[in-house]
Amino acid sequence: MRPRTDAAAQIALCASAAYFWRMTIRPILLHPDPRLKKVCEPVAEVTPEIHALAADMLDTMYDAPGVGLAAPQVGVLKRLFVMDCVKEEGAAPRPMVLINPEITWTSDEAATYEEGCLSIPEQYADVKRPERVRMRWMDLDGATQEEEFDGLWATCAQHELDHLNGKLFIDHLGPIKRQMITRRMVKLKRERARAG
Ligand code: K2U
Ligand code: ZN
Repeated sequence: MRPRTDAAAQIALCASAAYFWRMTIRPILLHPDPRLKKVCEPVAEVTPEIHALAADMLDTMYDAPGVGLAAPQVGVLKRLFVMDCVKEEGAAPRPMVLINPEITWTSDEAATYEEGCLSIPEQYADVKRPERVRMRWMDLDGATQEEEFDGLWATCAQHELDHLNGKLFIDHLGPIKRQMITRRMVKLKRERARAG
């Protein structure tokens, strides 16, 4: 094989770098979808595929835009989610990847937040959850992390963990409101399917 010229080597290097740095937005499943009701499987090993999935989930979350996204929402029934609840203008983002997350403590105090969901677009309802939670998870380096969350971080982390257990925020509502939102989503999906 002829040795590559410097220019050709540079082009190949840029192409491979672009491959690793490309943005990949994955489609987000919409409720009702049976995959959103499944209990997800633990991640056995942090492989390059899990790294790529986490990167795609962060790209997809920021593009939505959202402050969290769980793997089942992009059709991968594994126990990992991403979140970045930094809302202050000009503050540095804090993208987090939580693999096999568990709640280790919840506060007695509760907080109510008007929740939405990227899998249930334009539908919002008040959900009451523990105000603060401690979570333990594995990070992308395979290291165990533990942290206490409050505010939007606590709400989001609990919302995403629900997704890993096949639970949506509407499952915290009464049956009438849940059915009303589900009927709206069935209509929306039918209209989107017609529009193609
Ligand atoms: O899981 C998802 O669908 C992502 C949600 C996470 C979330 C829901 C309710 C409360 C906090 C987080 C999306 O980020 S929904 C869009 C959103 C954006 C800002 C604040 C709240 C919700
Ligand atoms: Zn959601």
